[in-house]
Amino acid sequence: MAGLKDILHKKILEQRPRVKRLLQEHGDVLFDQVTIGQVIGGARGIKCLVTDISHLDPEEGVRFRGRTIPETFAALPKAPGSCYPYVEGFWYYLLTGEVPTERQALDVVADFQRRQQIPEYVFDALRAMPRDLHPMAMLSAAVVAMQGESVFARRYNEGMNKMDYWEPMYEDACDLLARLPGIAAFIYRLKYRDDSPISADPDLDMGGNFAHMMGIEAPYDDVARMYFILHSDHESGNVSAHTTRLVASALADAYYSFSAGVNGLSGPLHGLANQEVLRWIQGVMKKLGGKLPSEAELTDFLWDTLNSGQVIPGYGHAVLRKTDPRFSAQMTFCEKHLADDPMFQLVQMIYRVAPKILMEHGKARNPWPNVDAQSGVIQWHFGVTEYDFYTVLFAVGRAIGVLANITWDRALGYPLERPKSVTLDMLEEATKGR
Ligand code: NMX
Ligand code: MLT
Repeated sequence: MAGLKDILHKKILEQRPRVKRLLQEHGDVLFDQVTIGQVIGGARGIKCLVTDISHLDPEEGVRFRGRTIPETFAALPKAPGSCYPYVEGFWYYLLTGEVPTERQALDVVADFQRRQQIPEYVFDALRAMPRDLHPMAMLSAAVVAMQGESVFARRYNEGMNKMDYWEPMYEDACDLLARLPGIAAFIYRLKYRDDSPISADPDLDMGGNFAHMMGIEAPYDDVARMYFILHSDHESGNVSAHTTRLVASALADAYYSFSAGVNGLSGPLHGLANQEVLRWIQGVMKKLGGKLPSEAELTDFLWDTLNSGQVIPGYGHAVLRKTDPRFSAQMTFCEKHLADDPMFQLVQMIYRVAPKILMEHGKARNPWPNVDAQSGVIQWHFGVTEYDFYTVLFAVGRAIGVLANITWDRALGYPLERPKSVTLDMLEEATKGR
């Protein structure tokens, strides 16, 4: 039976003529127009990136390879006794667009088990860092520290053919992805559990192994599977995905590229929002002496936040205009496992109250919750109370999407990214007579 790499190769050969035809026969077809508002406004809505891994509809949310989140969860093979798919099967799916059989998913599980050994120098480097360094900085440094392992960089230096770029990129992507959960768990136990790492269990899948290495019982293995899949990809314009692809477009390898993406994810308007949500929620509870607020008290707290010029973390989105289905998927999990948790009850109350207030406030184009609005509460419930760590979990998930993307970018020969910049004078010149 053909393995993941063979199937990926077949898919690549099928897709290459599409790109070639579009470029050669239709390269000058006008596809979008750009306003001055978009040029100054962070390129919102400009359609100038291409990816088949996922697509984001503002009303519906993300589709992974054409499937919504519930459809993706339903379609993929599940770990035994779990309601959530193997992360490895999801990787297969994102790379090929085909739903793997259980056997095919398990082959990837076995492949990742073979690749998951983390070089000892990574642990030494992490131990040498200040213990109070943010875990995202540790993760980024750990990833780039492994750059010397890159098969892509080595083969490039040996003079590999352009048509082969995808193959060592795939190897690097698999190696990196297989090691990330172990690196993340090591950082966690180094920083917050008195440097007491737990070795990987060679028989477990990625989600199960992550829970094991964190030292947390079931259903945290399902939390990990759900969390990594939900955070994997959100089309290509978000900061972490775009950064990773941009850096890789210069033919930097997966280690350099993903480390750069991690740095982008660490911003409070992007991935760091999940730790900010927890900080903010705890601020509400602290102010009220540890008890749940009434809706009136919460309303005041929300207005205080807005009036002091801060954002409500976990709410709003650059593209989405409805409740993020990744929020809804986590809500489903919480209703089953966290129904009595006061922090989850507060998350539900915020969901009832905040959108109305944001609408009245009148600034945010999207008053609805995004993926970060309750992800931290789930972690807190399972004992991961060190909220600095939450974005690291986002990053492990994000790796799945961005590494699939950069493998395909090299397969389809996408070029160096280099948009054109203009000056303010030029923009003003364009407005003359308007
Ligand atoms: N609370 C208060 N104000 C907001 C919020 C919010 N949650 N969301 C947007 N606004 C403001 C925004 O700051 C901007 O104000 P100004 O004109 O003074 O600069 C105005 O509304 C218009 O912003 P939008 O066009 O709606 O949003 P934009 O595309 O610029 O930014 C976010 C999107 C996600 C950065 C923004 O909604 C935000 O800061 N949300 C809170 C942080 C957050 O949850 N980030 C996580 C995003 C998801 N992720 O995981 O990466
Ligand atoms: C993401 O998952 O990257 C965030 O929702 C941000 C985005 O899509 O812009």
